[in-house]
Amino acid sequence: MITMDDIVREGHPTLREKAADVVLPAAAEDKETLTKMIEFIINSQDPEISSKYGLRPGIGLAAPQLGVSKRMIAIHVEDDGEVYSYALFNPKIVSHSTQKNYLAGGEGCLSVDREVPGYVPRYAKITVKSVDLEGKEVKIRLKGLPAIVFQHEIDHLNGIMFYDHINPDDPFRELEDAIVIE
Ligand code: UDB
Ligand code: ZN
Repeated sequence: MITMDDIVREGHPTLREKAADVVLPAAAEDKETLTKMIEFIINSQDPEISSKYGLRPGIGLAAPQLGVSKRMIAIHVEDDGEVYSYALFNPKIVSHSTQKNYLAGGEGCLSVDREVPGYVPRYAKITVKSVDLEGKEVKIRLKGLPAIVFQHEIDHLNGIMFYDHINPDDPFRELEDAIVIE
């Protein structure tokens, strides 16, 4: 199983690379990595497993965080009583709102062992096209926290860290017409 020791941290070059498309249909090795990624996220949210193995409770993970420069993401997050659980190859944002949103508490990252204060503006609504573990094409419409997690993970595939989006002059500058997520 994946543990925190497998997660590369800030400074690792893979986190700043543009990850390669996964060749589809996916090879067994890529399916295995992606399966382990979603298992890690679900495990990390289990209080017993997370305390036993010292996992940070995660809601998303991208393959570059394992030092694997391929376009794969795993997300498991609850919002409004709904569970958004996805293990995806080659995710792509095909449309988005002009309106933005952001987490009132800012963002963190499993690959960042420090607090970086500030608002991280994201698109409030996105539509993502991708391929799931079964090889099926999926089209997913998202808003709120799930939309933020998808954008954070897809950023990792492009070598972008959450703090790249923080206004360096005024990290907590109010964004016009943005939805604040508490
Ligand atoms: C996380 N979790 O998993 F708004 F119920 C973070 C960590 C780094 C703090 C573990 C998180 O933000 N949980 C959370 C947020 C809420 C409400 C709630 C739980 N990640 C995943 C990551 O680093 N992926 O690369 C960071 C998140 C910041 C915004 C989206 C992903
Ligand atoms: Zn991250």
